[in-house]
Order: sequence, then structure tokens, then C-alpha cells
Amino acid sequence: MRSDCRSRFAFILRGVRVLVLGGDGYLGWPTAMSFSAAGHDVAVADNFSRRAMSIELGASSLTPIQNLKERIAAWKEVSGRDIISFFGDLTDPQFVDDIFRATTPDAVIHYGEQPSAPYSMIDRRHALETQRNNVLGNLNVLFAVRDLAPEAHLVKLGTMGEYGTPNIDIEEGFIDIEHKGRKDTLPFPKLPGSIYHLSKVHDSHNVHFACRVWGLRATDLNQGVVYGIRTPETDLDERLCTRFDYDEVLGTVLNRFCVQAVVGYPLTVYGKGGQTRGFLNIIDTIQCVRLTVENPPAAGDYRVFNQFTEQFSVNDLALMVRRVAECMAINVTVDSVIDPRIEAEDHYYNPAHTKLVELGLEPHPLTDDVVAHLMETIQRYKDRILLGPIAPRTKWDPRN
Ligand code: NAD
Ligand code: USQ
Repeated sequence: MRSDCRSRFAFILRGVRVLVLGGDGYLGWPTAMSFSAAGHDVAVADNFSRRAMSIELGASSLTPIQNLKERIAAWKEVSGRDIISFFGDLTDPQFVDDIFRATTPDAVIHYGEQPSAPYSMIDRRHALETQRNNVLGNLNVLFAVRDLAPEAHLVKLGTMGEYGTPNIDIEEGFIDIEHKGRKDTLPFPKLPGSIYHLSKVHDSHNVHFACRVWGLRATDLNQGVVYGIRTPETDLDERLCTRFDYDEVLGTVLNRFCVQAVVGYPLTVYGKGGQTRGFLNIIDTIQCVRLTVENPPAAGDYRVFNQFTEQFSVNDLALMVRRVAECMAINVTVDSVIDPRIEAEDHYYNPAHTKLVELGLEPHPLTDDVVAHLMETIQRYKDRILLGPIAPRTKWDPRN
């Protein structure tokens, strides 16, 4: 590995070695292709647990995803570029060390965690598995960076849900506090709403510790809810499509609403529908990650970026989907179902999100055209939609 970090990143446009953990997932696979297309040397690692979860839940990706070997072969055919792949579990220290030795990464993009809040709330076993997988996997990655790639930039996917919905403005990672006449800048308080979101809080503390104590460099991307199905690379060939889930456990809200509209299922607004979150297009996820990799922090720095472009309430999204569907001659009803989660259904929400914009982020806003485009793509796969896994079943408190 080249020794001086500044000079390494000065060569960024000539290609960095990028290791994408969780590179078979919804976000990881299009990210891997995007970095490869830009001329970087890309390796991906995955244990295919997301595919296993989908089978466990009796669900299925809307899109006909290929297995990782087939995807990589298709990418080689289409782009002429190689992506190296590793099959294994990030909670296994030997596996993690082996892939770091094999790839000597300049940047490690860590998507490789269990991402679903409902999955973590199914029962005790799923809660334990979520925190074991996410927290221990991330710790393994931190040790591997420390021991085998100490100059590498860790780009860690966190979540806006780490902050919860406090009744004050949310800052980007840190808050200036004055307490009993003394001042400090400290991590912003966290009020996560699920065992999954809690796992991300634990990760954030561990990444921050590794920067403070071991001098690692890392960026924690507190990402909002992602929507969308297509990126420039997935559009090149159907074999390159990414997964797209719409079931009650693995699907996120706007993706679910668009599938529900196409298949004639009443939109499942949970509770009052005033729940407000940050959202971003999958294209902007990739743009944010690219900007983050291209602008690494100094050794010892722990940065936090709030990664979303716009905020919407659940009601905003339901109304938008209904309006667009009606223009497409699709009749949509909006259903208010009892909220299976325990969350504020009407609340203040004003998170800062300027740091990625300062790095050059050019957001792709959610317009009626974007929703229409998404629904047209879903229509293409309408025959694959399973109705069974759509209705919400996973309750935050199963005694209710
Ligand atoms: P995903 O489940 O599709 O991708 C995660 C990938 O990591 C999967 O392919 C899975 O098999 C793999 N994985 C999980 N645990 C692993 C382990 N122990 N070893 C090896 N591989 C493992 O999820 P996604 O939606 O692409 O999310 C990627 C990351 O972004 C997650 O960390 C998630 O928490 C975060 N995130 C996602 C969203 C969103 O809306 N999709 C929003 C905010 C943050
Ligand atoms: N919701 C509905 N109806 C639905 C599905 C969801 O009203 O059919 C509501 C939920 O109650 C919640 C909001 O929509 O208030 C968002 O839910 P979601 O399932 O779209 O997203 P969430 O569970 O928060 O998790 C997703 C990703 C996770 C990521 C997180 C970012 O699965 O990986 O961390 O978004 S954030 O929400 O900012 O924490």
C-alpha cells in the first residue's frame, strides 16, 4: 500500500481500491458498479444473509436479481471491468482479515449489516441476531482497519434514525453544549426507535472510539430512507438490476407504497401518518458515498454526515403516490392502519444536512415524474408481486 494518505488520495481519479462490504445488497451492488464504472478497483464481500432473510419471510425481490457471480460476469461483459468478490461473514475475524489482506483497500464502504427495523423487532432471537451481526461485524471491521489498513478511510452506513425524533433541531453528529458554565462539543443525543436503530448507535460509538483512540479516519453516514430502483449502471442490462423489496419487514415506505399502488393494495399508512423522515433517491446514496470517498478526513477524524436530501411525512408520500397513480389511470385508496410500531405519529423534525451539499451533492428531488417512473418500472414486474407479505404484522410490542 502507498504510505502517505494525502498523496494516495491526490490520485483518486486514477483509481482507488474500494472494498464494498455488503456488496450484494440493495445499495451495495449499484455502489460497487458505480465505483467500478468510474475506474476504481472494486472488491465486494457478502454472506448473502439478505437473500436468506427474504426467503425466511416468504418474500421476494420484485426485480429478478441474479446471483452475485452472475451479476459480476454480466458486469464484465457489459463494462469490460472486473469486480472481485468474497463470500463470508463479517462477524468472522479470520474472514475479515483475509479480505483486507487480499484487497489492501484505500476506502472501505461498510453496508454489510442487517438493515431492517421490523426484522429486529420480530422476537428476541431476531433482536439478538441483529445486534450480534451488526455490532460485532462492525467491530471486526474496525480491528481489521487498525491492524491491516490503518490509512484506509472507513465509510460507515449509519442511519438518521439514530437520533429519533427529539423536540429540538437535529445537528450533524455533534452539538455545542453549555452546561453549568462550561462548554463542549459532544455527540448529539440519540433516541433510536428500534433494536436495529440501536445497533447503529452502538456502531457509531465504536467507530468514534476507534478514531479517537487508534487514530483511524472514518465517516459515519447517517442516511435517511432510500427509495428508487434504477441507477445508470443497473439500466445497462436487466441482469445488473438491484434487489427491490416491498414486504412489511424489508420494504421501505415509498418503495412499498408504489408497489401497493400498482397492485391495487390500499396504501398502508401507519397510524396518523405524521411520521416525518429524511429521504433520498438511490442515485443520491451513490453520489453521497462517492463524494465522501473522494473527500477523506484526516487521520483521527470522525465525521458525521446526515445523508438525505428532503423530508416528507408518511401522509405526504401517500398523497403523492395517489396523485401520480391517478394520472396513470390507477385508482388508489389510502388506508390508515393501526401503527404496528411505537413511534411519534406527529412530531417536530428539523435535521441539518449541509455537509454533503458543501462537498458538492446535487440532489435529485422527489417529483411526480420520479414517482411515475418508479411505478412504471414496478409495472414491468407486476406479475412477480406477492400480496401475502405486504400487510404489517411485526409489532413493536407483541402484547398489544
Ligand atoms: P441490504 O440488506 O440490501 O444490504 C446489506 C448487505 O449486507 C446484504 O447483501 C447482506 O447479505 C450483507 N450482510 C449483512 N450482514 C452481513 C455479514 N455479517 N457479513 C457479510 N455480509 C453481510 O440493505 P441496504 O438497504 O442495501 O442497506 C445497506 C446499509 O445501509 C445498511 O447498513 C443499512 O442499515 C443502511 N441504510 C439503508 C437504508 C435504506 O433505506 N435502504 C437507509 C439508511 C441506512
Ligand atoms: N411506514 C408506514 N407504512 C408502511 C411502512 C412504513 O407508515 O407501510 C412508516 C413507518 O412507521 C415509519 C416510516 O414509515 O414511521 C419509515 O419506515 P420505513 O420502513 O420506510 O423505514 P425505517 O424502518 O425507518 O428503516 C429504513 C431502512 C433502514 C434505515 C432507515 C433510515 O430500512 O435501513 O436505517 O430507513 S431512517 O428512517 O432515517 O432511520
